[in-house]
Amino acid sequence: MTPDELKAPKGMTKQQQDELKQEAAKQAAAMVQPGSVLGVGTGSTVKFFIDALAAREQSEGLHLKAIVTTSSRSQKQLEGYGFTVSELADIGQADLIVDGADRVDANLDGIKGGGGALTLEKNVAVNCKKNVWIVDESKVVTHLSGFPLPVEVLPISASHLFTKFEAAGLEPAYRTQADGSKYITHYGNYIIDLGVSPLPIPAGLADYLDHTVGVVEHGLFLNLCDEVLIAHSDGTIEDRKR
Ligand code: ABF
Repeated sequence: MTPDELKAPKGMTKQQQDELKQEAAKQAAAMVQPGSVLGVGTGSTVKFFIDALAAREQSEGLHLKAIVTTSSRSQKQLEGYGFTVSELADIGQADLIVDGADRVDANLDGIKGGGGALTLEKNVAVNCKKNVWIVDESKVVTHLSGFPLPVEVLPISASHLFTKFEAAGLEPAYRTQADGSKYITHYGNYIIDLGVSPLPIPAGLADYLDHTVGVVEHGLFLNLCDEVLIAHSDGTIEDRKR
C-alpha cells in the first residue's frame, strides 16, 4: 500500500476530517511557549499546526530559540513561513514537540509512521521534554489496531525479515510507491507494514522488533506521548494527559 492509501479517512469525509484536524492544531499552537525550543512533527494534521504556528508568529512574534522537525515536508513548510530549522544534533532537548499519529490507544501509546518518517520521528520524540499528539477522533482506539504497523528495515535483511514476520503471523506487506516499486525511506531503507490487527501485546511486539537484527525502527511509540488533543466530530477538543 502507498502512504496515501494507508491513511484514507474512515467514516468521515476528507473535509470533515480536515476541519477537526485544524481545530486540534490551533489548540496545540496555543501551547507553544515564546523563546522555547520546539519540535514539529509530520503529517496532514501537523501541516495545520505549522499554519497556526505561523499565524502566532505573525501576530505576536514567538522568538523561538530553535525548531527541529521530523521530515523534509515539514521543514519546507516551516522555511516557507520564514522559520529557521535546526538539525536534531544541534539542539540539546526540545521543550515540546507537536506531532500526529496514526492510532492512539487508551494508554496514550500509538502507532506512527504512516507517512514513512518513523525513524526520525522517534529520534526527535525521545529528545523532547513533552510530546503532544494532535489527532481527529478516527485515530482513537481502545487497543492498537486498524492500521498497519510500519517497520523500517535494512534492504539487505528485508526479504529474510519478511519471511520471519510472515511465519510469525504478523501479515507483512512492503510499503510501495504509486508505481508499485518499494518505498525508500529518507535513510535508504524499506518499510514493511505489519497488517496484523489488533496488534499482539504492543510492549512484547516492540521488544521483539527492538531485538530483531535488520530492523532499524518501528512505529510503536510506547510511553512517549504525554498528552493528546483529540478533535471530536461534535466540534469539541478532548485533552487527554498521561
Ligand atoms: C506523523 O503523523 C506520522 O507518524 C503519521 O503517519 C502521521 C499521521 O498523522 P496525519 O493523519 O495527521 O497525517 O507523525
